[in-house]
Amino acid sequence: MLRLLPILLCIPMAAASAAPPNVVVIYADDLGYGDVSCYGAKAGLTPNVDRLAREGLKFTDAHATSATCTPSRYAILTGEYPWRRKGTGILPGDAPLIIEPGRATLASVFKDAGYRTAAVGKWHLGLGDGRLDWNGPIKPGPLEVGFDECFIMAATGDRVPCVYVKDRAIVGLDPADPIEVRYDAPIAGEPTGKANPELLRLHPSHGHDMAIVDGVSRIGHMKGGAKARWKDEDMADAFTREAVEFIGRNKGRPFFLYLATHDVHVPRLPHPRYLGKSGMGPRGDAVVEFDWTVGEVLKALDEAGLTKDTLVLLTSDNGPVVDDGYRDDAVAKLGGHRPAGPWRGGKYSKFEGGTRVPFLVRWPARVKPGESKALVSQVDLLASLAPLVGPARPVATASDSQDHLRALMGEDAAGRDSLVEQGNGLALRRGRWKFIPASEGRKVAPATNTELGNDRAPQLYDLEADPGEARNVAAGHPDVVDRLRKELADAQAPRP
Ligand code: NG6
Ligand code: CA
Repeated sequence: MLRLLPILLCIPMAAASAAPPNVVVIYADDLGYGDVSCYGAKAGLTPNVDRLAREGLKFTDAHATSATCTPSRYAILTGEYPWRRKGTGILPGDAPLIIEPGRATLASVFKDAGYRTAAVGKWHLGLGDGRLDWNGPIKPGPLEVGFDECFIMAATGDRVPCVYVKDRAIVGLDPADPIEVRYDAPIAGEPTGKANPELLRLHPSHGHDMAIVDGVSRIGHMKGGAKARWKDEDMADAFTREAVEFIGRNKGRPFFLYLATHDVHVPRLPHPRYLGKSGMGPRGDAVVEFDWTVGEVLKALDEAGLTKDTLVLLTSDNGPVVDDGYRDDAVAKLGGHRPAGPWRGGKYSKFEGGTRVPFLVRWPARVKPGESKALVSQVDLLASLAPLVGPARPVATASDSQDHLRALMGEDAAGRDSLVEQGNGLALRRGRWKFIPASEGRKVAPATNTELGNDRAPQLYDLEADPGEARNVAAGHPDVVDRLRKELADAQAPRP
């Protein structure tokens, strides 16, 4: 007995007592670190996100793997850095599925443990195998990579097809009005934003001049499916309803819900009940709408009596952007709001604003409310959450996913030793240092006005002394630059 004691003492008490939780991942789109009140936006903008922060653990150095959507989503689901694979950049809406059917994912880990799993909202990881007929069964898709059910849009709000897909079929499609989708050429007879600007209610500022759906021109071309087309203003309601119903249907069994909102991506057309609520135009109103979705999910958990035993994780797929291609007043109405908070850059950028995002973990049964400076990444969720539902079995294909469950639970203050960040190129974090290799390319993206992080000279920032990456100290620390350059090269080397 005495000999057993030290072993027993090693088991953290809370961990030993908390049963495997339900898991809800709320994945915002383009929501910046500074877009929510609990991370520095004006008070009262996001009461429901703030509730999560108050009742959970707020991370201040948590990251999407990438500064755009598809690669970050690939990583959060597969546990592999996206830049290891070709074809993981921003996908068109008719791209084939980029996760191999049957591959282990964050969802399949829970499904294999007997959880009911669902994907609701934005997918943007491709559908079909390259010969997809949108009027027939849509597969492979989420159901082939670990989800029992799904209610999704294929890509983004600004890309065709502008319809919802439930499991393997377009919702509300009339067979007499089949849908055609193409990205290589216009469809004869269909108006476009470029040719017919008089038909638009929201005009592009760059790109977005192809198919017109509901008075908004998009990327790509589509024809038909008139009754199945979404209404942008109703999209948050649709995804929220599906998420809340999923929770209600499954309250008697363990579940995993991946809720990927369209907010606050373009086109920003929140429901009219949010118009003017933020005082920052449609972008801020979309933040308010996102917060409403969060509130509805929290309410559904409260009403089902599941709050204590559900792990809710809220984060974003990449940093913020203000003008992302529509004339929606976002720049003019920004005022003093800083979407990226204290970080430099934003969406598309190698600076911290590209990947450092809000990240909240609430699980009352185990996680004590507070704040954590641990370096954590979404790529680690697979290896970190898998031990909650079974003996840790390393997933070979999740090769970049490290088990940082203790950091996520607030039991380890450090997290990762290092992290590769992907903007328009790669950068490396280690300890206090941030290294960006020398790169050609524009310093500022002309359309979005984002500082991309490119410079012909290598950049080194001391994030402890200079969190805003304002002073390049590479010249003073050639040894550190060499070490980090080598480490970044090693990280990219092909592995057995
Ligand atoms: C860009 C789009 C931008 C947005 C982005 C993807 C243009 C000019 N810009 O190409 O509006 O859709 O792709 O965003 O078309 S993401 O969050 O899904 O990565
Ligand atoms: Ca995004």
